[in-house]
Amino acid sequence: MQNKKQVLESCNLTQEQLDSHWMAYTGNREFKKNPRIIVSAEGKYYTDAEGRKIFDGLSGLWTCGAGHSRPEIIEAVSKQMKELDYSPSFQFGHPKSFELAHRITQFMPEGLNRVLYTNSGSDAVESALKVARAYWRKKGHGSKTRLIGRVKGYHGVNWGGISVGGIGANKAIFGQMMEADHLQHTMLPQNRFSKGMPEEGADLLSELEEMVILHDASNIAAVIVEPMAGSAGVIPPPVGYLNRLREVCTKNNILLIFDEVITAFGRVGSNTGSEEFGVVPDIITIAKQVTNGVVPLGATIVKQEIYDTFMDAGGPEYVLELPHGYTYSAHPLACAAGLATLDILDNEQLIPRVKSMSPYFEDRLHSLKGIQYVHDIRNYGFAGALTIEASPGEPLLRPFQIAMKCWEKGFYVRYGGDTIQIGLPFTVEKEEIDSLINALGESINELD
Ligand code: PXG
Ligand code: PLP
Repeated sequence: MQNKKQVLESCNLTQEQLDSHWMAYTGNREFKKNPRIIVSAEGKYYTDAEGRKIFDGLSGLWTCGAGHSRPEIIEAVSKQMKELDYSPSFQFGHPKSFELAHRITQFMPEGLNRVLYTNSGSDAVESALKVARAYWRKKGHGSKTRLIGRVKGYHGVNWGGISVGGIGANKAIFGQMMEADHLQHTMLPQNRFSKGMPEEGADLLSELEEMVILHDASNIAAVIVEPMAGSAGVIPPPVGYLNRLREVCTKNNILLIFDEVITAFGRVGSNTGSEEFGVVPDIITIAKQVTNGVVPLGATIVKQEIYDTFMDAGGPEYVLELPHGYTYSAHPLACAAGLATLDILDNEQLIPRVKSMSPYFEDRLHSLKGIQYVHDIRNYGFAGALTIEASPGEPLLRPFQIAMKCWEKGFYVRYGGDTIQIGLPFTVEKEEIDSLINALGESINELD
């Protein structure tokens, strides 16, 4: 491995430039001592500043399932840039936003057919929470404001998202949140090393029924969960859990929001987690894979009755029905990237490919059972994670060390909390899965 000076020289960067960037979700002090700089990407591989090829074991940040530098997307975005680089997102439209909205609804469960664009997953969550509250007001139920999330849930980094979110480290230093309750997570000890959906956990939803008794349904706006928790380390839903959740929400007139920022567009082997797990929510949030990561775009997709409620209660037609939106909502470049991405997913049948190859991945990933420090293994579709036993006094150290060893061996995997996470590119070959799992196993074995 090159030293830092060589890395900076090969990228034409100065120390001052390196220091200027306060990097997102990064140990900045460590990084700036050991910069890991990616200079290009093609297909399933990155090239780093040393010219090494590195396998993309997380598809970017769960974003680039179709692989990097796809000519179809590059061409679509370039063409769009020449034709219409920006158009105002309020009060005016451009053709591709409508085309993409319709295309997105073709990937959504039936009935979720109105698309509110955002710039990211975090924005999509904020939009969903705001729509949920405003919806009940429009219907004359203004007291329905309480939001319920789940422990270990990740819903982005904005205020609403961290309030309903359930990863303590993302909340701890920010003080008072919005009011929110949290269901228990489903990572039960008896579910350790489950393949796919674990057996135990649907019963946990009696807790939601108790919350309804405690607060009364007239005070609860929505429940938000990831159908399969991603960031906390790939936690597939227990058998029957989401069905039961849907039942309790329906019975009590509570909106159900699925945050599908990771699970939509193929990651779990279907168009959505909703489709894969057979449960339809009222609102779905998406981002990431919809543009293959090329241009930021998210969306909040609602069932038609929600949209119609706003329209019907909208007053004069020239008055806006929802005072909400972003400068870059429906950005033309993002829409062009989205249309090209969804065409690739369809034309190359990448989503069925995830489904058909996921048993192989499952088998290989679970071959790591029994290696030192591997406390749990979970998987679904092309998502997988290990929980790593904490070293004394340093709960987060081992995952970091494992990920760095993988990087040195030419494999990018994600470390987060006490987990290592894998999100395979949809075009991965069996040999690449083998190499990745071998490198991961070796990296864990090399730990002290
Ligand atoms: N909801 C869910 C379910 C997510 O997974 C967000 C919202 C926020 O999206 P934005 O676009 O604002 O980041 C996410 C994002 C990881 C990882 O390695 C996961 C996310 C982001 C970065 C890393 O697990 N999830
Ligand atoms: N802050 C200021 C001062 C603004 O004018 C705007 C948008 O006009 C925003 C924040 C919000 O930015 P965005 O629409 O990109 O989320």
